[in-house]
This record gives sequence, C-alpha cells and structure tokens, in this order.
Amino acid sequence: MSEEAKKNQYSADSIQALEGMEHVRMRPSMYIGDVGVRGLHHLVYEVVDNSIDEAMGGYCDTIDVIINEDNSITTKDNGRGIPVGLHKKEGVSALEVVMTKIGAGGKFDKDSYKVSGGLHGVGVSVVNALSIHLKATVHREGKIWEQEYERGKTLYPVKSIGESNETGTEVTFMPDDTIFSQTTEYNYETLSNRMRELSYLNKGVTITLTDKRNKDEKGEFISETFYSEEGLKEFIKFLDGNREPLIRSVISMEGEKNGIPVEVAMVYNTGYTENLHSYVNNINTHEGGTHLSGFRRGLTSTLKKYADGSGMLDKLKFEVAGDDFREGLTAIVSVKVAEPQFEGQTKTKLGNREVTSAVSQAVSEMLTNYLEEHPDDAKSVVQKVILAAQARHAAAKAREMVQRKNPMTGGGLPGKLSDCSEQDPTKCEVFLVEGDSAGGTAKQGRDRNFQAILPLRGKILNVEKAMQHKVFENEEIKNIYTALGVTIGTEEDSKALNLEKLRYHKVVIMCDADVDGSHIETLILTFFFRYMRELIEGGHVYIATPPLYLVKKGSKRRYAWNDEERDEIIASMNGGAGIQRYKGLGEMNAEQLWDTTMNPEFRTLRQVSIDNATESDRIFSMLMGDEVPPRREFIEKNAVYANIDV
Ligand code: 0RA
Repeated sequence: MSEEAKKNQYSADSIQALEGMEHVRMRPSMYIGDVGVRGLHHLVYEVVDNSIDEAMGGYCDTIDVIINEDNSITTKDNGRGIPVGLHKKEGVSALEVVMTKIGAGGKFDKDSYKVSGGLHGVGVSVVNALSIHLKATVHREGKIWEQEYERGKTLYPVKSIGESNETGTEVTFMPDDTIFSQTTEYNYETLSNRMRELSYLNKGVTITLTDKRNKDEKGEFISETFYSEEGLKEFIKFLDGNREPLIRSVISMEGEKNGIPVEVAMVYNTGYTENLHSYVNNINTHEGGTHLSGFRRGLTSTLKKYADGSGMLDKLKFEVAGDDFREGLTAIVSVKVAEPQFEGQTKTKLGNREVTSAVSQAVSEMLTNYLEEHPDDAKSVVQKVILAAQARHAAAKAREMVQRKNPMTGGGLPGKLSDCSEQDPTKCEVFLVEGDSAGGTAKQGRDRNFQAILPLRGKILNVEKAMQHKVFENEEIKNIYTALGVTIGTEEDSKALNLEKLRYHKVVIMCDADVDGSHIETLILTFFFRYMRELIEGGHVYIATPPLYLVKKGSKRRYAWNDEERDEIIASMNGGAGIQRYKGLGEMNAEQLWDTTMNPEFRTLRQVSIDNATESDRIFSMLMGDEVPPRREFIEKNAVYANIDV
C-alpha cells in the first residue's frame, strides 16, 4: 500500500470508529438495554466484566469499584493492564483502540479465555461513548500510561505520566446526563448486590465497593469487600440462610464436561418452593434455557433411579413427577460458554443445545456420589419427594376446582368482583384492594368503563409458608385466578401460567400507605412472585401510590406523597393550612381516590419488575419465611417498610 493509500485507509478506519461511537450515542439502548437506571448501572458491570475476564484468565485477583462523590465511577484491577503499544492495523495505541472502537474489546487477544462481558458483551468503548468524560490509566511495562476522552472522543494520544512496577487498569467515567436523562445517581445496593454475586461466581477474587458519597458513624466511607473462598457453595448458604435445611451439607461440583466449564451447587430445605438460579458467563439467565434443562434432567433421573432402587416408592399409588423432586430445592447452575446464544423475551435464555447433556452428566455424577455417601440425607430427600407427590395430587384436585370456576369454562366470575364494561383486555385494569370498605370507595370512584375492582379480605395467605394445595384452596387466591382469567398447570410444570386469556393487562395492587398495607402488598407480591411470575415478567403488575397527606386552605386542596412535598405545599400556601394525614384508603372519599390514585391522568403507578430474581427470592424467603430473627433485623434496619425493589 502506498503512503497515500495507507493514510486514506487510516482515516477511513477512524471514521468508521467514530461512526461506531456515534451510533452508540444515537442508539444507546441497542448496546446497553435501556437508558434508565438499569442501563446506568450496566456501564459499571461492563467495565468490571473486563476485569473479571482478567481474573478468569488468572491474571488478576483484586478489583476495586468506587462511587465517587460526584457520582462518577472508578474501577481498578491488578490485571495485566490494557496493552498500550502500537496497534498495527489502526496505527494508534491498542489502549485507544479498546476505548474507541466498538467491539474491539479483546479481539486482538484470541488466545485469552474470554467468555465474560455483560449482557450484551459490548466492551468498554460503549461506556466511553456514553460518558461525558473518561480517564483510562494503565500500569504496564514499568510505566503509568494515561488517556482521556470526552463523549468517546480522544483528547490526547496515550502518554506516559510516570513509572510503576505494578500492572493493572484503572478507569474513571462520568455517565452522560444528556443520555441518562432520567438519573445519573448510582444506587449503592444495586452495585453491592451485583459485586456480591460476582464474587460468588468467581471465587478467589476480592471485590471492594466504596461509596465516597456517604460516611458511616466512624466517619469512614461506606465500603464492603466481597470475597468467596468456596464460590457457589457459599452462594447457596447466603441464599438459603433463612430456610431450615433438610440435608446436612450443600451438594456441589465444579468441573469441565465436553469442554464446557460447569459449576453446580444445591441444597434441600424443609420449605415448599423451588429456587433455581442459573448463570451463563456470570449473567443471570432469568428465562433459564438448556443448562437449566440439563440440571433438571440430571436431577430427576438420578433421584428417580435412587428412589426406585431404595424400595421406598413401592407403596406409592401414583407416579412421581419432575416437580416433586424440586420442592424445597435451592440450586445454582453456572456455566461458561464460548459463544452463547441468548434467546427469549429478555434475551436471558440459553439456546446452545450442547450444554444440556454437559450439565446433566455433571449433576448425575455429583448427586450419585452424594447419595451413596450420605444415605441419611438420601432418605430424607426421597421422603420429601413422596410427600411432594402426595401434595401434588391434593393440589391437582384443588386446582381443578379453581379451573372449574374459571369464567372460560363456565364457572362465572367471583361475586366480589365489580367488572368493567370494556371487553378488550389491553385496555382493562383491575384493582386488587385491601378490605371491603376501601373496595366500596374504589368501586364508586373508578371509571367503570375500563376499571374493575376486586376487594380482598384482610391478609391474604402467606404462600411462602403454605403447601401448594393450601394455596389453591384459598378463597382470595381462587378469586384472583378466576378474576384474572388465567389458567394454571400443565403435566410438566404445575405452576406454569397461561396468560392468553388474561382479562386485564394492568393488575394494580392498591393498599393503605401504612405498615399493614405494606405487609398486605408484600403478601400479594409474594403470591405473584411464586405463582404468577409470568404476570410480573409481562409487565402487568403495578402498585398504586395513594397520597399520604391532604393539605387544605379555604377551598384549596392539594395532596402530598411525602413529607417534603407536604412542607413545600404548606410553605406555598403562606401559613394557615390544615393538614390531614391519610391513614388508609378508607379515609378518602371516592372522588379523592379517583383524583389521586386511580385517574390515569394524574396517578403514579409503580410497575413491578424482577430486576434481580436471585435477590428477590432471598428477600421473599426472609420476609415471609420461617426464620424470624433475620426478618426482624431486616425490617428494623429498613424502618417502617422494607421497600423491596422487585
Ligand atoms: C485486551 C488485551 C489484554 C488485556 C485487556 C484487553 C484488558 C482489558 C481490561 C479492562 C479492564 N481491565 C482490563 N485488563 C485487561 C491482554 C493483555 C496482554 O496480553 O498482556
């Protein structure tokens, strides 16, 4: 190539790079999912994932994440450091290529074992493109190197700013508030949960999170260090710590099957829920996939074989089904796949076929060994399976009753439901209201064209502690099923939900804004989480937010949803205002309830989503489970109401 041609080639490439970066800024959601709270936090995960990659290659064991005072983020690792030498093809430093070329990531490093990398696996350049300012500092080859960028544009060539006998990479970035227009404020809990999760998924790596925005009582910055010696085994103990164990120890394995690294840990508790969590390349696969199928297959075949051989099933009059083996089971499956195919609505379902048998084999070997070595535990598990099978039979009968009463099968709607007249479910809303009196107000206040009211009597059943058939026998829960028009249960999965005939696309939980109301809200959410998760995942579940105060002066009436708002309104009225604190929905009249809480033009509905199923699961088991002390501690720590982000 002539010099001229080379020059042209170089500028052509840099234009392409620029276009790539511009494209990220034009269509950020394509790269990071969304530009809300989730996307904002995704930036941190993206950078940390690169450090985790270094750790997985065995080059790094310490990662620091700092939320700076100004809400910018600093991450540091002691890996090899991003290469700084000339990148031949691009004609600039490799560091600059990694930082400014979309998809460059570690491509020029084919030998390294690279399987991590965010939900979208897009690389640090995306973070750079979406930051007002980013500074990269690399310790490598005896020197400290530095380069800075603004909205992804290089400010100066990579330069050496000193000497160093260490290696590692440090990145500080400030998210662009013109892109993250909703908020650029980082949530400590969210980052803390993810760092904890990462430390369990990558044992031996020390991850420290520090929040320089806040100090504790001793005047030190809020900080946590996560380190796991035993990985998933400890993760299980963390998740299941609030449940009563059925067997003595956590069953776990770690190894490679057909070239696929597989890690599994599981334990049985005395409860009735099934808690399976799966990861691919450190990403939580909410929708499961081939690795989870492999787990189920291995578990069922191994336990069935053992149970058959034990003779314990001989007196059972019916077949044991797949579900029965998973009651009271908490398990985590983590695999590393070189080229993962993600499918499903939220692209969190693993599609790679070859993974099923790898995990299935791994689980069979692990479990066969454990059962042979722990006959007492094996017996407890088989007994539990038998009980589950019996309960399933009882539940099937109870469920039949629910189905029979289903409007689609001619059973009619619950008597307490005040239905709306609109027939198109996408336009319909149903309010689940605590108590008959509030139900009455809501019924008067609503727009009967598209809003239906279902009053629920007092505290609904705590499904966390109840066996399945009790759940299906419960009057309020039966009403919810029939009112919503959803059907349940297939042979394979007794809780699978059919949403095709959902009668309302918005299901709104409307409770008092006090401790009792919060408790009821949590009970209903627990039920949805355990028995109608698809409803939450489909974005159909909402929480109404009634106001806390009415501020009156003369004929002026204004509502406040918190103390701050209340004080502002009082100030704006120049004194003399009367304040009424609403203790419950019942204290509002129909018109007030409509104006503040039900009218789509003025109300605020909080949509319920499952951001982190693993954490939600742990919190529900803690809030609603048997072990009282941790629950009390949690509730006390979180003052009046534990506002769970589910
Ligand atoms: C490309 C190649 C190599 C390392 C990295 C990237 C790297 C990236 C990041 C991002 C944060 N921390 C990081 N640490 C390393 C390989 C370097 C070599 O071969 O020496």
